[in-house]
Amino acid sequence: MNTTTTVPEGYRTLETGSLAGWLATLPAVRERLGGAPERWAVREVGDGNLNLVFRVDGPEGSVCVKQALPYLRVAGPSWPMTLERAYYEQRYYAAVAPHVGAAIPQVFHYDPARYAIVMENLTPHVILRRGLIAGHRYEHVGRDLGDYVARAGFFTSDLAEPFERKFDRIASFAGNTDLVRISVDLIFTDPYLEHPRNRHTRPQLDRDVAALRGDAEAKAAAAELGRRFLGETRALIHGDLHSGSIMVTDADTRVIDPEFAFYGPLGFDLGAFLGNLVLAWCAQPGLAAHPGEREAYRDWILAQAKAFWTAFHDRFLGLWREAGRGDAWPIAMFRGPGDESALEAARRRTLDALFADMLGYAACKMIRRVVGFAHVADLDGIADPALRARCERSALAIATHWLKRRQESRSIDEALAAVPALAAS
Ligand code: SR1
Ligand code: MG
Repeated sequence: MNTTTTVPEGYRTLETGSLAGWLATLPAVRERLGGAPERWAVREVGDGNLNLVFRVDGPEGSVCVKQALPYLRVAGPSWPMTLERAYYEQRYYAAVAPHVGAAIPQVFHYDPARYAIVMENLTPHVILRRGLIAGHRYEHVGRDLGDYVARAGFFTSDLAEPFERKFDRIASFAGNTDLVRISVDLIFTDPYLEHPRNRHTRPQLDRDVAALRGDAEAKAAAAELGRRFLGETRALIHGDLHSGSIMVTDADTRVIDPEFAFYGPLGFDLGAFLGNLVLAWCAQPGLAAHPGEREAYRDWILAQAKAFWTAFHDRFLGLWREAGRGDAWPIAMFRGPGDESALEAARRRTLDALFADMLGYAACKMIRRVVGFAHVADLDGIADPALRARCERSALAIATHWLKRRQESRSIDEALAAVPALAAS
């Protein structure tokens, strides 16, 4: 874990009183906000684990300003953290923008001295996690996210482009090590051993957590997925695609917060979203106003999980068939009799492997949110510890099964149909 970080001379944390003065020097931003800077309303609205986030409203429009702090917001100065994460975030946005269109916010300006990104203020969007806690249905979110992960993953992979371009991008994200370190420690290591950063609902989950930490098969599965997290440079991944990194309205879905981006396994992004949907499913009995109130909503959550995988599968397969012009599986080799079926079989095998990866990484993401450092509001918001522990136990049961048996599910229907029984086990 990083214990020091160099803060360049000239870096200052942004403040509500002075932010407008800087933004007024940026012509495109000034025009978007309209009117005189003195009339702009500036509010700090960040509630994530890492950064400062400001919303600025002018007479004609609004912007969002995100600034990296030299430490983790959730921990304070005792946990220093590189400012460069802002650089990688805006680079990710630039890399995927040609492929995902308006599914990310528009970036107006990046300031390398302030480590600050000025971007579109997404309104009236809400953070998906909050919507799931409130029991709101966003009918397109699963489909939109599946489409997003397929496009971002396919077009930054060597299925779509020459390996030289991919290697250039691997190099340009390879310095994002402090953020990858957070994931290595908090997702793939700490939850499986005693660590002072960990916490869980005590004493209710003590035995469950001890069982997990004594389960050699589960630990080996997590370690193998962690090894591949570091070693599989398949595509540019978002790296933190949980439901707090997605903003929604009933009709629109946007992906935000890609500061953990690097070249890694595509299954990690798939698993992040699936795992957080299933965590939301597990939390519903604890969020319901009366028993049974959220049962239909739980079904809707699982339907979104199916829509997510189905959209990813169909889009990724379609893109590979139509735009597979990269150095991986060179299309020129497959123009003879019987070649198309061999290529199609390879595509199917690739998607089957991605499906198993998705289940495995979903499991890792669920486990870390129950027994590790950073939890999720879906579960932490359940005030009654006994009820919370029951919800968390169901998450651990589903996740442990997926971790160890991720190769065994033959379809998304089969995997999701087993969820209620696993939760009750
Ligand atoms: C120490 S930062 C904790 C978590 O917040 C981010 O959203 C990532 O998920 C990270 O693991
Ligand atoms: Mg984030």
